[in-house]
Amino acid sequence: MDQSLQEIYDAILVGDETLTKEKVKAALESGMDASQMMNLSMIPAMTEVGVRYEQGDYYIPEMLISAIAMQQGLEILGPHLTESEYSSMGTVVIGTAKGDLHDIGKNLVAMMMEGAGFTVLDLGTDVSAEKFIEAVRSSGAEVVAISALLTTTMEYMKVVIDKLVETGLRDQVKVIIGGAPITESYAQEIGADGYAADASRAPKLVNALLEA
Ligand code: B12
Repeated sequence: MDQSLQEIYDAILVGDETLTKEKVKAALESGMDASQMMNLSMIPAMTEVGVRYEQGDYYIPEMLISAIAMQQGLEILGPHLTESEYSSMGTVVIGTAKGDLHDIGKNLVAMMMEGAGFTVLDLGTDVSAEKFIEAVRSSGAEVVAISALLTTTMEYMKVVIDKLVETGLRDQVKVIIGGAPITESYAQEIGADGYAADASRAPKLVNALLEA
């Protein structure tokens, strides 16, 4: 791994937010590509955090400080990540499913959508079906994006979709889902319109769905 990528990776892994910010800034200044930084260093660092947690080497506090370092790094990286290659407009209501507090991936999706020219209404984490419905009604959104990182909360995505059907809003919106445990077949199973494995593919997916 390139040395500056390695330094960012290490800083996130040990959860040093000051160092992470410093290293991200320095890499940007040296001309390093933002999406490379994210894909080759920052996301792999969070994956390693997950592995260490699974093996019992890391506990929740370590996971949390790494997540904070990651968020701080992303804040600096965000404006550089977004591309405006796809210029279709619309409103996206996004949130993490009820019971779930993971928001790094969701925030990345929000950033990419904003960068692609969409208006993004971010409802945060632990979002109930009612809150999604209310936001769709008040914003007239064309897209609902739901994130879930836990196998227990991914099931709630279906609750949101059922609620959209129940309230007569289902035909008005495209529903896309994502998060580590989500698969294409799960998306089909619960009646979502689309799934993307990573945030950078979300704008393209949404544009394709809205054009169809
Ligand atoms: C950081 C972290 C935390 C932090 C979260 C901080 C935060 N602000 O987000 C804290 C410490 C709070 C935490 C808590 C818990 N966590 Co946690 N956490 C993680 C960890 C290490 C990294 C997640 C992450 O940010 N990844 C980086 C981002 C960029 O990836 P991502 O979210 O997958 O997003 C990408 C794609 O999935 C996609 N995407 C994401 N959302 C969406 C949405 C749409 C619409 C689209 C299109 C795409 C998309 O785009 C992103 C990339 O471009 C994972 C391990 C892992 N491998 O995932 C465990 C992990 C998810 N956690 C886990 C667990 C068990 C927990 C706890 C239950 C622990 C506990 N006993 O309390 C709690 C649950 C709290 C809750 N109610 O939510 C388990 C889940 C196991 C399971 N099968 O359900 C994991 C897998 C760890 C493990 N290996 O056991 N966690």
